[in-house]
Amino acid sequence: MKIEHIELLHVHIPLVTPFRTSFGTMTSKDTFLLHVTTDGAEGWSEFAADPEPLYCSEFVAGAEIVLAEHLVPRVTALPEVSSAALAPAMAGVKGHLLAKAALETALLDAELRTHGMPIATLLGSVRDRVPAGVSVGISGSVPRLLDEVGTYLAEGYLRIKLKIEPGWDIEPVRAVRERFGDDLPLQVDANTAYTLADAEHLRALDEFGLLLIEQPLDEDDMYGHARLAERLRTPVCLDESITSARAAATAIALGACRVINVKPARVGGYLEARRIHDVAMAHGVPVWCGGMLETGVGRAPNLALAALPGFTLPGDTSASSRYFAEDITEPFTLVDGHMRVPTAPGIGTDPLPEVLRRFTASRRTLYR
Ligand code: OSB
Ligand code: MG
Repeated sequence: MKIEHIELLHVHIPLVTPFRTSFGTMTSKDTFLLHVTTDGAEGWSEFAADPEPLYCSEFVAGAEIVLAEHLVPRVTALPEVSSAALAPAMAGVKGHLLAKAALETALLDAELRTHGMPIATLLGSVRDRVPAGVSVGISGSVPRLLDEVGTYLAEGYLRIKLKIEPGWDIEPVRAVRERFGDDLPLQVDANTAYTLADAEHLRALDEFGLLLIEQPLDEDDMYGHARLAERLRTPVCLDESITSARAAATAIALGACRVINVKPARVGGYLEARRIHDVAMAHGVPVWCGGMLETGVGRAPNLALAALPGFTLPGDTSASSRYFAEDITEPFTLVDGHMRVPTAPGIGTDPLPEVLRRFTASRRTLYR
């Protein structure tokens, strides 16, 4: 594969409602897409992080610099470009896994389209649809939360994830359990908002039969999660801490988690995400596919990953309408609580040119 052109497109897409987590509030999706042209086909990807480094250390402006000045030059210098050669070529650049994931995914998309192969086939997907969960932001008002959860359940979502933080944890979980019953698949996500000193407080969640508590402690606190896990009946799930297959192996060996949220962007791309799935499955640790408020460009390949056999819990693989009144691709929709796995070659979708034009704030050529 020969790379002919790489373009970065800044996009700004309004959210249907603000999305609040323990690390901040989002009202629009502001990121960039990568569009690559090769001698075989074109490819697309989406940078998953935000303008501010609040969920992870990477952010839009930083990723643009890393791509333009460090990653694209290394990749375009390769005598022969293939998706498998990209991670080794980029390995000299420390960190920046989300930026690396964006470049790898766009080139993987082009490679797969060249061969007419869907990413679901490459990864080893075994289902043509996946059960959908939904992530519910911090509303600050229990009646509003119950309305919101009720709306999602009426739409058909099969599991609910509540964002929590100190001051918004036990009470909203109790209210949702009381209103919607003990059979509702329910979990919580703290996005690192607690410390080990909160262990006794978090034990109060044990009575609610949650599927899991996601990332209660700091990203780099594997030891703390192992200690916390000993004190909770609720299974600990890691998100931010799992940056590689090696990190997953370490977390499992330490007893720091019993479940893993796999986000391809956070781990450097779909190839590493697949390896995390394999490591977890070998240990009998269930995984599920997380999200980053992706447009259809990021949502499509996530659905393919979520169809692998080890993805035994519903993911944050919600419909386009969860976040966007208008998506940048054909919208992904919920049918009987499930999302269809794309079957077209590559990531399985394309930005709609007219919509893309309206949502694009600026473009920059990174290579020609
Ligand atoms: O921690 O899973 C997270 C969104 C942005 C950044 C981090 C997270 C989230 C979500 C929503 O919980 C996932 C989604 O619906 O795309
Ligand atoms: Mg999370």
